[in-house]
Amino acid sequence: MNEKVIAAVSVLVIVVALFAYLNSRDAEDRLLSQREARIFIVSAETRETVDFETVLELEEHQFTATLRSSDGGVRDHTYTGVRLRDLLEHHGLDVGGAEQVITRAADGYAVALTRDEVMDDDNVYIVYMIDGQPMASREEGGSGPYQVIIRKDEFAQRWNKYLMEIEIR
Ligand SMILES: Nc1nc2c(c(=O)[nH]1)N[C@H]1C(S)=C(S)[C@@H](COP(=O)(O)O)O[C@H]1N2
Ligand SMILES: [Mo]
Repeated sequence: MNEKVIAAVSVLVIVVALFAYLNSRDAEDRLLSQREARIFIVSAETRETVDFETVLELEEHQFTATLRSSDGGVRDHTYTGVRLRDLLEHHGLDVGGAEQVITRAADGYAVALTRDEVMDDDNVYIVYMIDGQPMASREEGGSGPYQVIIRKDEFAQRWNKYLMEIEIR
């Protein structure tokens, strides 16, 4: 009996410690993404940390898109960024075999993209400038430092602000 109680308590302690650990790691990732402009790429095989210098090594694109804001406003903006696809390929990650790519934000928002959307030449971008200005973080009142923009999705619901993590699966 006593041993059973000890075993049960031990399991609980381990579970609580594990959750605390996972939680603190998540909080750390949120801070790194928001304050240091890091992006984490995760797949079954790897976990890579991307910094802004690496993003700047990729081919830069500029385009205009219409933002339909949740406040009802409709505004055109010029965005500057890189293709999500180029970032994954730069890290030697093959989207060809993936079922989907999930983008996650520092506020927990997640958006699932199909392989075809990601592989499209001119659709899914990670942008870091809006109208020629760096994108501010959430606490600075912006949508950055990175935002995912899906050009062929005219509604902005899937334009993931505060991008933190890209999961290939
Ligand atoms: N990270 C994150 N991205 C997000 C959202 C969000 O809550 N969190 N909201 C979505 C929705 S519903 C809209 S309409 C657009 C624009 O939202 P905004 O006008 O509040 O910036 O962002 C989308 N991307
Ligand atoms: Mo929205």
